[in-house]
Parts: sequence; structure tokens; C-alpha cells
Amino acid sequence: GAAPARTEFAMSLDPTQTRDDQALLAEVAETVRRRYALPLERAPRNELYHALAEAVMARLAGPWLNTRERIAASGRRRAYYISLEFLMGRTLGNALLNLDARVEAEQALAALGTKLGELEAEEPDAALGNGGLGRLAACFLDSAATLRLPLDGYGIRYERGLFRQTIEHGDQAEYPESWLAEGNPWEIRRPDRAVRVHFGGRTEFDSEPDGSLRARLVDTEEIVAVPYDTPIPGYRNGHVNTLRLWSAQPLLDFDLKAFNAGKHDKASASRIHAEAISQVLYPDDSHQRGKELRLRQQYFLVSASLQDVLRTWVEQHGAAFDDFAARHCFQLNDTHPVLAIPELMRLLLDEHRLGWDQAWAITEECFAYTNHTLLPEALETWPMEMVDHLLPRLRDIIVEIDRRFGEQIERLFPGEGHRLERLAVIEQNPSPRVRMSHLAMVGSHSVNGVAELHTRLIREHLLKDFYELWPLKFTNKTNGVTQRRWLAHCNPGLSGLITEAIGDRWVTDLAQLEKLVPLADDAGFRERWREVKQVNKQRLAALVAERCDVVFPPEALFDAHVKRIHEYKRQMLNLLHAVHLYQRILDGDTDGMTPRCILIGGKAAAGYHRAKRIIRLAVQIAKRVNGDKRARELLAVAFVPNYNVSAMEVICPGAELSEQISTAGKEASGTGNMKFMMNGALTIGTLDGANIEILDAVGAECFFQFGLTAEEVAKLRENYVPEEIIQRDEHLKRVLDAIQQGSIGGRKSDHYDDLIGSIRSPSDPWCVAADFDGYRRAQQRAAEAYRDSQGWQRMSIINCARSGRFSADRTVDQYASEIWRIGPIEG
Ligand code: 26Q
Repeated sequence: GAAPARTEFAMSLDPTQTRDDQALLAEVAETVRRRYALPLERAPRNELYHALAEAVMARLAGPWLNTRERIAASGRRRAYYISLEFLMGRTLGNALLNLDARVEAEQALAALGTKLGELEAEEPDAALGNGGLGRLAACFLDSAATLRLPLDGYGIRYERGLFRQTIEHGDQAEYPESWLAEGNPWEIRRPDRAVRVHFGGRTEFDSEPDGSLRARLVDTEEIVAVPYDTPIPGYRNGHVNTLRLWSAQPLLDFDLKAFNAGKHDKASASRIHAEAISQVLYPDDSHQRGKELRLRQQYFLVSASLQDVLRTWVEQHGAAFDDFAARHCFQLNDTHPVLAIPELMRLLLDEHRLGWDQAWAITEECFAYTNHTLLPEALETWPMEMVDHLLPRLRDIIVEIDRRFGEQIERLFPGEGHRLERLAVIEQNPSPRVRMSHLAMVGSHSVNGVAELHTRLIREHLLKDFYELWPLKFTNKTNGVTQRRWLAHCNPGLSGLITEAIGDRWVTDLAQLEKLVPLADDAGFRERWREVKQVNKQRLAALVAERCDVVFPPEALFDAHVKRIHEYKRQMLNLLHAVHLYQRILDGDTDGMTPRCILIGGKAAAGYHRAKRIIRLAVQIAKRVNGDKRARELLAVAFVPNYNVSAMEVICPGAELSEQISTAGKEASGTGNMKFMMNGALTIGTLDGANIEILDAVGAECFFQFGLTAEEVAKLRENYVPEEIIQRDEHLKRVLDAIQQGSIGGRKSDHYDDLIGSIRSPSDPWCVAADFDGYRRAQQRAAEAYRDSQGWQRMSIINCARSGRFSADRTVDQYASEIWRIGPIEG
């Protein structure tokens, strides 16, 4: 006979455990028994992880429901972050931290001889994003919940997130990542909140009794959008927001009709076509490829999300829309969700029968747009033809938006045809296309860049004509990262030391870290700081040993360069420098050389050939250097495969030098730079993105700055002759020649003429040759500085101490007060 699980475990409990631990363990035991028909002692790790996650979800349920009710009852304005990407990473550790239940969970598991860390490792990353833009969305959700702000996220529940990267025969290979295979304990499916999204068809107009015309779409393809909700808990405050992700499904009865008619192929084809929408995240982070499926994803997300919001509004307030704009704000994460602007117009005009002027006033007041890139190849434009075919009613609305905007420009700047062409939402030549950033500008009350330099470049170049038109729409919101995940959770050693020194208020008020500044002069504190870093370096070295089979000696300088692979991020500069150091070693020019471990990681977009070649070169250099006994004590190079959020949680605590070396004017902000800084790494970097603000915060003595400014890059490119620079720089010449002569090794054909040729070319947009000497010298300064351990620890402490302004709490607070106009909901 089976005794109730609770009693069985109550008897085996350790008497030193607190009641909470016992309750948690009993819950886990019961779940293991109920879900898997197993006794606790025989539950495999993955089952234990799922049972623990379920117990955590159960604790979130009450506050979650409560928060939703308090927000609804408050009648206050709410904001929504609409994004094609949310790069959440793992949830368990963060949820335990925010619920203050970590110790309890550790103790509960101790009774089973299981480490919490082992269960955490069972969780796959939710990698529903490519990189910075998607991770920023995740950090913002954490900060908003911590600030008790009513901010929910809307996104797509991709069946497959960003691909898993392996290295095979020196090249990147991509594998699908089935993050949902074992089930996702953090989501709740809400079929009752499903909505229908229509594609294709044509518009018909009915005459209304009042003589007006009403548009109606007919012969459309209908897709069902089913929402899945994930709780977003604030830090120990009882506030829980929602991330709502949409999954695409076929309309069942339609499918069934075909099936019953014996048209099995047709039925399954329609199912596959529908489900394709939420099948996979596009792995491009810097290139617009204009694929129709991508446009379908964008429309699917915004139509489902807006229908959801409007339905909730009508349920609670009836059909009056006078207050709607005062109660809603939608932040558009880059141009990817910008179809929300014409879609809200469509819903207000066609479904809710508002007039154009009222609908437009609401739209403008509700939307705000964030730009994340200046790269021309990343700017989205869609062929009018495709929009017409896929979204005929939206096409009409976009044309009307453009026509009215054109009239306004003609009134303000009569006869300035060129200005009108430059500003138009629909570009005419060579063929009609919708410029998504212009649609965003016209339909939003706010546009922001993500770092001071970036915002200035938007004002002065990218959207100059709009800035002349509406200067007050433009603001800067320098990015930030959440210190809960990026310090408290991922670096318990440093967190403990900081809290011991200055208390724990920094967890929700990062400016508190300033109190560490005086401790930079305390030799005892510096020594403890060094010891913590040393332990984190060992953890990082273990990861490198396991994933790359490379030895990182713990006394060497740990130098980390992790981010998506792109030419503008200049991983090449780092690789050229690695070869230079290797050549010095072969020359015996090693006097005063600092032992260094270079870690490089990042994924290349599947179709970005050059980026994949850069990975290959990195892997070959690593193989050559690590295989040479002469380099053993002085240099190690590793390319770590499958860089992702959970890898960064090990990398940033163990890094000492942070590589932020993009061509000035190209990296909008960067956020990895902030994570490294917060964890006490020093930056070697260009005057680009938020690096400039980091330099301003720490001072030139604590930052290894080099390279051209954005203005100098623009100027130089008018008459750039890299070959002259190369001939005058013996080090650079030697490195380039060696790589081209094939002395790095690999296959016979590995001379890298493509990569090196582009560096030698006058049209190299990234000016690699121009910045090499400055970079090499900055690296030399870093290496020398590292030899003074006391001095280095001092600078490391200063970097952490001055990282307060890079908390996403500060950023979100600025969005809330200056753009969203929302305030905290009382507990
Ligand atoms: C566009 C069209 C079609 C398919 C894909 C895309 C696409 C997807 C993702 C284009 C761009 C992205 C991602 C961009 C991104 O991550 N930008 C980064 O945003 C960070 C947060 O603001 C900044 O810190 C980085 O500087 C910026 O590169």
C-alpha cells in the first residue's frame, strides 16, 4: 500500500532543516510521485529539476494573479514591450533569487545529496533571440518587475530558438535547438485567449447605414495565435509581470473539413504552413534578407498582441476609445514589430469603427520606437508587392499614412521634392518598398537610440530629416543590464564580498556600488577581491577545458571577446594580435611578456560567409598556438563553441580584460561591455557605443582606449589606403603575410585571401589596418598593467564600483518616466 508521499518524506527529513525546506522538499516529492510515478530517491536529475520548477511556479501563482488584479484595479497606464526576440536564458536560478528561495532549495536538495547547481544545469536556455537586442528585452522585463512597473512583454514562442553551434573540422555547424523537447515548466498555455490572424485575401467594402464604407477582408488564410504566459517576478517584492508568447496553429475546423473530404495532403499542408510561422527564430542579427516568412512572423506577432490588448480593453471598458491612449503604450523593439502601427489603425478603423483622425491620434500617442542599429544593410524595407500580397488591407493603410504625411511635408516645405523623397514612408526607386524606420518615425511619439553616441548619430545622419522635422521626438536611453542576473546570480563570490563590505542595497540600487571606491585603496580588500576572481577564473578555465580541451593557466591574464561574429565587431583585430604575440614568442621576444589566455566566442549568422570564415581562422590559430610547446606558458587561445546566456554567466565573472573593439560608430551600444565591467573586468575598447560612457565613468587610467573616433573613421574612408599603413607597420605586415602564406595551417587552401584581402582593400569599411597599431599598443599597456597585481585589482574594483549607471533599472526608470509615463503599482 502506498502511504502519502508527504508522510514518507516527513520521516526521512533532517531535523536541522527549517519548516520551509521541509515544505519545499515535500512538494518536490509529491510532484515526482504524481508526475513520474517515482519515489524521490530514484528520480533522475531532469525529473527533479521539473518538480522543483513546478514548486517554484506554484509559489509565483498567487503574487502573479494578485499583480494582474492590482494593475487592472488601479486604472493606470500600462506599457507593453513588443519584440521579435526575448533572450531569456535559464529561469530557475533567477526565479529562486528573486523569490529569496535559493537557500531553502539548496537545503531541501541537500537532504537528497543533490546540488542545486546540477539541477540548474538541466534547464535548456530559452534562446528566443540572437544577441544584444533580445537580451536587452529580457533585462528590461526583470528591471520593470523589480520596479513594480506594469510592463508586459509580447513575443513569439518559437519552437526552435537560436541554433546550437558546434565546430566540425574547424567550421561552424548549426543544429536545431529543441528547447521545448522535455516540456517547459515556466509557461502556461491559455487557449481561451487565442485570437485569429488573417493573411492574404482581398478587401471588400460594405456601405453602412450612415453612408460610410466599411472595409472587410475576404478569402483570407486564417491562423490561430495561442498565447503562452511566463511569469516575470520582481526582486523580492511580490510583483509578477507577464511575458506572453504566441504560438501559431491552424484553424482546426478548416483542417478537418479538408481531412474529412479525404484531402489528407491538403489538410496536413495547411497545418504545416500555419505552424511554420512560430517554427524558428531567424538567426540573422545584422542583415535584412526580406523573406516572406519573416514578414508573416512580424504581422502574426503584432496582430495577435494588439487584438489581445483591444479585446481586454473592450471587455473592461466597452467600445469607447477616448481613454485608450492614456492607458496604453507600446515600445517597438527596433523596426521588427513596426507593422503594429498600421495594424492598430486597421483594428480601430475596420473593427471598432473609429474615424481616421481619432484612430491616428491614438496610434501616435501609443507607440514609441527604439533604434538599435546604424548599419545600412540591417535597415528593414519590404517590397510593396509582398506587403500587398500578404497584407492587402495594411498596404492600403500604409499608402494612406504616406499620402497624408507627404501632404504635411508639402505644406511645411513647399517645393522641396528631394526632401519629400528622402522622408517618404514608401521609397519609389528602383521599386516601391516600405521603409520601416520611416513608418516607425511617422507613427510614434518617441524615438530613442541606445547610447549617447548612437543617439547623436541617429540625429545627425540616419534620421536627420526627421530630426529637423520633430526634434522633440528624439531622446537617448543608454542601455543597461540587470545586476540580479549579471552579478548577484552569476557571481555569488563577488556578490558576497560586496554585500559584506557595503550591504545588499546594490541589488536594487546599483549606484550603491560607489561605496566600494574607497576600498580600492584597502590592500586587504584588494586581496580578497583577487581571491574571488581567482576562483571564478578556475570555473571559467574548467568550462574551456571541457568545451575546447584547452588549458587556461589560472595565473595568466584572462582576456575575453564574446559576442555575435561580425566584421564590424572586429574579431579579426583580436586574431591578428594573437598571431602577433605568437610571432613574438617564436622570435624569443618574450622579455616582460604577460601570460595571456584569449577566449573568443560567438555565433555567425548561417548565411554570413565571412563571419564563418572568421570562426575558422580563430579555430586554426587556437590549434596552432596551443599545439606549440614554445607558447605553452605564455599564450593560450580558445574558441568556445555555442556561446549563449548561460555560458556568459560563467565567462563574465572569470574575465579580466573585456574586448570591445568595434569600428567606431558601428556598435549602437553593446551590453556585454557592461556585464564585464560590473564583474570587475577592465575594458580594452574603442570610442564606440556605450564604451564612451564606460570610459567616462571609470576614467582613462582604468580603461585601455585606442582607435579612430567615429568622425575620423568617416573622414579616413574618403581616402583610405591600408596598403600604406601595412608597409609602415612591420608587425602588421608580418602577421598578414604569415596568414596569407598559409603558415597558420589548416587545409592546403587556408590562406584566408578573402579575410586578409578585405583588410588590404581601400574599401574596407571596418578600417582594421588603421586601428591595428593603436590596438597592439593598448594591449601592451594592458599586459604591463597586469604585472602590477595591486594596481590591477585597484582598477578592477573601480570598474565595478562605477558600473552603477549601467543597471537596466536606471534605463527602465528613464523609459517609464520619459516615454511610457507609467509609475509603480503599490504592493
Ligand atoms: C532583421 C530582419 C530580418 C531578420 C533579422 C533581423 C534582425 C534581427 C536581430 C536584425 C537585427 C537584430 C539584432 C540586432 C541587435 O542585437 N542589435 C544590438 O542591440 C543591442 C541592444 O540595444 C546593442 O547593444 C548592440 O550594439 C546592437 O548591435
